[in-house]
Amino acid sequence: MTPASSEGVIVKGIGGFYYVSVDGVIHSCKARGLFRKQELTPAVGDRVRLDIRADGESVITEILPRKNFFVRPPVANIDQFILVVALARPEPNLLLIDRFLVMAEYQMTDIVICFNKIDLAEDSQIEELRQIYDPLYPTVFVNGLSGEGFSGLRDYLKNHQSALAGPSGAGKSTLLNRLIGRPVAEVGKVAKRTGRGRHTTRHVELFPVGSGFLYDTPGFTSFDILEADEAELAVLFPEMEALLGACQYDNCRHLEEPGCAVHKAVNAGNINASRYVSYRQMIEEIREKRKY
Ligand SMILES: Nc1nc2c(ncn2[C@@H]2O[C@H](COP(=O)(O)OP(=O)(O)O)[C@@H](O)[C@H]2O)c(=O)[nH]1
Ligand SMILES: [Mg+2]
Ligand SMILES: [Zn+2]
Repeated sequence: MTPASSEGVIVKGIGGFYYVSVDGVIHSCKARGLFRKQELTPAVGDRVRLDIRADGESVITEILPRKNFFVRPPVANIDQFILVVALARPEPNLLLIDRFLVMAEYQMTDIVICFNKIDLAEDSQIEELRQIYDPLYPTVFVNGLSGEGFSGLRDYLKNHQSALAGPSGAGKSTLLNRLIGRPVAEVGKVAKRTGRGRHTTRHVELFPVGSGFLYDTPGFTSFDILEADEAELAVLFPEMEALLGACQYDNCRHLEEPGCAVHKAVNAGNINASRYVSYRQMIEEIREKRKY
């Protein structure tokens, strides 16, 4: 009997074995030697072709082209980031939020902003954040402890391979556990967690959530370097991208140049001032980095 060739997604990899989900059924597979020669290691999130064998020794025969790949943790094909931001403890930092958004834009993923800890927020604070981010990205407001707002969040997970990102203490592990339905991630204490994250070598897994998948990554708490260059940065701000080509100078960086459409939009209140402050800060960082 010839093995049936199917397509699936790698949800877990342990000790040379890969677990591939084909329409919800998990097949344990080996990878063909071929990949090693190509220096291509199958990763969680990879869409693959496999020969399903009745004896349980199914074989991955091909890794389909990746949309993206992340080194730490090593996962492929994140097509949506859920940026988790606490409304308090820790206080939201707009520059940090914008930095995450720019990084996700750079990876060309879909983006949802999930504001967590609504139990700790004032209405006025929620209103302020809505004014900045509602016109730009889908936003949801949730309580990770009670589950309030989760049906909206689950809607966004449909048909996506999503990963949670956001600062330490924002509630990523809490959300992950609630979405997956059991404690897969350790919930930490806000105060104790400093930047020096523990590098436990826990494996990464992709869990089915509704009709989508969720990576149980310990969370992208930061993206190490912004690789975008100065000219690219405005494209990663959707409200600025919309104005591309409208400035007097083709190479306008939207700083002090005359005839700048972005400047005009900021002054007219059509681009939020805080977003523009973040943009300028990031331009400075990119210029600073280039010096070395
Ligand atoms: N008050 C409140 N606390 C929350 C909420 N969600 C998470 N927490 C707490 O925030 C702290 C950090 O949560 P954790 O999930 O470890 O955040 P992570 O670092 O992003 O993974 C924990 O003490 C959680 O119990 C929430 O909606 N409201
Ligand atoms: Mg965590
Ligand atoms: Zn300009």
